[in-house]
Amino acid sequence: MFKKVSVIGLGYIGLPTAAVIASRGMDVIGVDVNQHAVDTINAGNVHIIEPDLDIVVRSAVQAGNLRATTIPEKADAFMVAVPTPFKENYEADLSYIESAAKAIAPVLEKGNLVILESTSPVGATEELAKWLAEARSDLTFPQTHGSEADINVAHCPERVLPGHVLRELVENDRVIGGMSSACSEKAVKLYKTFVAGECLLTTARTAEMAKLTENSFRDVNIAFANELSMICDKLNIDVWELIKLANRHPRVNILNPGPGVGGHCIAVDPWFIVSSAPDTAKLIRQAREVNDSKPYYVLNQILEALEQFKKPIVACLGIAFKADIDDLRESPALDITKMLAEKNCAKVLVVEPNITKLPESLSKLGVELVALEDALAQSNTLAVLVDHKEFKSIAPEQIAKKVIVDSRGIF
Ligand code: SAJ
Repeated sequence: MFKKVSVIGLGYIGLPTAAVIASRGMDVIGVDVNQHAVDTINAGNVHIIEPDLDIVVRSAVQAGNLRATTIPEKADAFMVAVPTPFKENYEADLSYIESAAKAIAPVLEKGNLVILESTSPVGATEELAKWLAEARSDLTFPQTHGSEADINVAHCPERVLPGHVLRELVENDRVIGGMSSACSEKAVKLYKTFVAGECLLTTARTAEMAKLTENSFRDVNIAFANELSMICDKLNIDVWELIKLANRHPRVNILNPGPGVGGHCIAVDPWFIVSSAPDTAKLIRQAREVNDSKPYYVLNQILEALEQFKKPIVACLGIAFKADIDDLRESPALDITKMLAEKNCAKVLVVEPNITKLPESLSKLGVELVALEDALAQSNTLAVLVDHKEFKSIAPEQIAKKVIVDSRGIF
């Protein structure tokens, strides 16, 4: 039924999805506005970092099942995986979805399936269908023709964890929200070609809200942990021991405090709920504010620690947005390091085992990327900002004489 699948947007979600579907033997056309990404993929390489993605992409391209282009072509199914950032007022910016809709509309044919994978505010799938209908008055769409429509439209939010994308793409259950029952059924047929997890059917709006709910749940839980960490500092209690003890209750499961919440999902998606229901989503907004304030709290802890030295030298352990990845985007650890360097009150060293070069925003401030041993030899203060595995194996005697601000609780 699906001989040819087109994936619109070849980023962190679209490219792995395209490659996995191609690896199942289907003909996949990846579409991206970025010519460099298109050329890179067609050469069998990848422009983003994700374990094993390079191998899957190369073999799919070499087998002739995956091809990238900047211009959409006809296909049986279209999967839209473009960014949905927020605007200054925290409202979702649907302009990438709108551009994708306008780009594929001219090549749509009766019987096609269009899936929105991008994490989106409630109502975005209906908007997508509206943009398609506006461009193609010769075709019918589910908002007016339900299951009888020429074109089927569904939302199936991505749920993969960066660093584990290839496994989770296949193993995770999928929430599939069709704009009609025919849309849902058709979408399930597509996902069943590569998903081993269960496909759970619902409406498009519920599927949109489900994805936002998953990430907000995590954000609220982390905010609770972050708030506890600040309360415990005041009360002179070890928050890590506290959470470990509380989590021994059979119905308590508190996540870990940290330097703030980074990445491109958990720190963004809750705002889509808040902007849909600003007067009601009080807890969700408060959680965002708690997590967004945590980097400043950690920065102040470091500045206070540095005051006791005539020649303060601080080693920031980790600048990635979470453990054991090299992704620095939306990283609270990177923000803290940058704010610290801007204060110009100490020599700032960075240990980040997953990168070979510092971003310019740090190097231009005189921050140095050093090996862990050098950092331990040179610094008098350690700021633990990411719980990378390399830091967890530091021996107690190596840090016995240091002043430590441990935002991740690894020591
Ligand atoms: N963090 C903490 N404490 C914790 C857990 C995480 O401070 O106990 C921080 C991390 O250090 C990081 C941030 O939260 O800065 C987010 O990390 P994460 O590992 O919780 O999540 P992401 O952003 O990498 O991926 C999430 C996942 N969502 C859920 O687990 C509900 C993933 O499944 C989604 O597909 C992804 O968002 C997405 O694309 O939406």
